[in-house]
Amino acid sequence: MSLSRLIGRGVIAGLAAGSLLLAAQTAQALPVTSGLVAYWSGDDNADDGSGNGHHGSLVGGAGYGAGQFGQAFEFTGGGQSVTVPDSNDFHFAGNFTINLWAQIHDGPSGSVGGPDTVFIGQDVGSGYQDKWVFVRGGGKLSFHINGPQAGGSEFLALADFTPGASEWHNLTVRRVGNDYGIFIDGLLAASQTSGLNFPNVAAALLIGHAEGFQTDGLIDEVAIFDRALTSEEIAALAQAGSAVPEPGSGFLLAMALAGLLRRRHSAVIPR
Ligand SMILES: [Ca+2]
Ligand SMILES: [Ca+2]
Repeated sequence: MSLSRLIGRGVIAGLAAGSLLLAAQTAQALPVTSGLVAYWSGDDNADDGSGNGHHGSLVGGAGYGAGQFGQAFEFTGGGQSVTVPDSNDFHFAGNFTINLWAQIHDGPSGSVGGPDTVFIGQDVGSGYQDKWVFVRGGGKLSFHINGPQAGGSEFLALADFTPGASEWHNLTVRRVGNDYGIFIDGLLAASQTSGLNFPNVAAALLIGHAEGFQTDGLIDEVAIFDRALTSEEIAALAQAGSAVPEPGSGFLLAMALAGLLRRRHSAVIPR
């Protein structure tokens, strides 16, 4: 076998390895799936990947941008959201976990009660009305529960969060009994006990928007679980991005080498 063919085989093997690497990276985006009730990858669609049919639609000009994994939902203002029809899967009467990746492009600004960023929630309107929503305001993450069904209004588990504009972070809200915890990049940042009832909100679930409060940034890989994930599972979700290398230099080098070899091959060896 000629040297060029041997090199060619090596390149093909390298390309195969690169493809496997990409496949592994996709699979690693959500390393925990037990109890998954809804999952939006944001990979150029708003479909629910959990199998439960909670498909969403983009509203107000929301789009897609480069995500932590593949594409993400991108919001630039003006009432943009991903809207998902209401479901009892979003009435968290018991334990639950919400996990997502976010890259926030503005702030911090606003206040705890007047957030600059809305990750996900359901609300029927402003003021004392049924709602739950995961937000950032005044530089603090919090999980807000409000309205007649809840029997009060609280911003739970305030956690400092002032990332740089190009940074991706893994954010989690977890309920265990009456204890609500917020995790940043897999680590518990704040927790708080609440006596409020969890409201069954009669409204669409929105990603990126609530009550006129608007996200400027990207939200990716939004996952809802109907159980309390362990701290180890939450850490695994947060480490998903670093567990597998970027589709990186090896793959791109193999691509470049393949192109070079193809050109050399056709130029030097007559067919
Ligand atoms: Ca994605
Ligand atoms: Ca509902």
